[in-house]
Amino acid sequence: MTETATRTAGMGVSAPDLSGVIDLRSDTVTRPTPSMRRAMAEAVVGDDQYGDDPTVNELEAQAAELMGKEAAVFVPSGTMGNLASLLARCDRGVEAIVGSESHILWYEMSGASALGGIPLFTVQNDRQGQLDLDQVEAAIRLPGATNPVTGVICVENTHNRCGGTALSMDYLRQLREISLRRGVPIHMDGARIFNAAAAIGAPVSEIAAEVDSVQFCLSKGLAAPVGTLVTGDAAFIAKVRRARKILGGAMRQAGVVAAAGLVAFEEMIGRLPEDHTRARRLAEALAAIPGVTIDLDSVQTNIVVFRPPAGIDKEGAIAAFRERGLWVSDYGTRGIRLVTHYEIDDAAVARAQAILASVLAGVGAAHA
Ligand code: TLP
Repeated sequence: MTETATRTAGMGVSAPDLSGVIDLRSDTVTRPTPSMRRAMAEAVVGDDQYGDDPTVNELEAQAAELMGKEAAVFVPSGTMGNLASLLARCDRGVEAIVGSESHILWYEMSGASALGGIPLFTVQNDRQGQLDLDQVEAAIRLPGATNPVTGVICVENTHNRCGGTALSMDYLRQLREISLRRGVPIHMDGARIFNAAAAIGAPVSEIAAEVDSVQFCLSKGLAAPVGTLVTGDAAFIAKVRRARKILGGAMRQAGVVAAAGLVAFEEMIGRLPEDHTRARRLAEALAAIPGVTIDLDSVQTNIVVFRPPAGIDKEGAIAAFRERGLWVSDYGTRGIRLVTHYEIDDAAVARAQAILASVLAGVGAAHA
C-alpha cells in the first residue's frame, strides 16, 4: 500500500496524490518522519489535564530548558500560542503592540481583539522585520485619565511576511532596553525561532533571554504534525494554561503528538541550515531571471518571497507552476512565497528552478 493509501484506508475518501509534487507552499506541509511515527505509536501517555502525561511533561521541560525559561506549556497551534500569550498579558482594553506585517495582525483572525478585547496597536515593520524603535517608544502609553495602557510588545522571529528574516542580537538588546525602562514585557512569536538561531549563529536561549515569552512551533520546519510550546516564567505560564483552557486547547493524551516533538528536538533542529542553503539557491536562480523582483538580503532562512516580471500575471504564473508540479503560495501584496523544508532535496530544488525559469522567462519550456 502506498503511504497515501495507508493514511486514508477505511475513510472512503482519498487524499491528493502528492507524489511528484514539489510543495513549496509552506514548511507546515511537512509530514512526520518515520522515527516520529514510531515514537508516536510507542508514546507513554496519560491525561494531561491531570498533569499525568509523561511525554507532554518531558516535552514541556525540554522546551523550557532549550529557551532558558522557567516553564513551558504545550498548545495545539502557533495561533493559539500567540493568543493565549496575549490573553495572559492583557486584560480587556489593554493594548498589544504588533508589527504592521506581523502574523498576529495578518493571519490570526484578530483573535486577540475578537475574543480578548485586546486592541492591536500597529507599529511599522522595516524590511528586516524589525519594529521601528522610536515608534515602539512612542506607542507605549503614558499613564493618564483617558488612554488605554500597553500590556505587551510583540516581535516575530523569523519574520514570515518580511521573507524569513532573523532579528539581530543587537536589535533585540535595544528593544529590551526600551521594554525594561518602560516596564512593558516582550512576547516573541518565534514560530521559526530555530531558523532564526541558525541564521544569526546564536543559541535560541540567547535570543529568548532578551524577551519575556517565546512561542515556537513544532509543526513547521521541525516537521512534527501538531503543536507549539509557549515558554516564560512560571507565573506567566500558569496564566497561559488558564487561557489555553478557555480557548478549548487543553488536551488529554497529548503525549501521542508530543512524542513527535521530542524527536523533532533531537533530529530536526540541526538540519535546518540545509533548508536555508536550498532557499538561497532558489533565490539566486530567481534573481537571475530578467524582471523578477527579489530582495536577496532578506533571504536569510528558508523563505523566499519574490514578484514576477512586469507583464507576467501573478495568478497565471502560480497556475502555470502548479500545472508543472510546483506548488507555491500567493503572498498577496508581497508577491509569491516559496518555503523549503526537509521534504525538499537538491533534486527538487533543481526541478523547481527549471519550472520557475520556464514560466517566468520561457527558458526550456519544452522540457520543464
Ligand atoms: N504561518 C503559516 C500561515 O499561517 C501563513 C505559514 O504557512 O507560514 N506565527 C508565524 C510567524 C507563522 O508563520 C504561523 C503560521 C503562525 C504563527 C501560526 O501557526 P499555526 O499555523 O500553527 O497556527
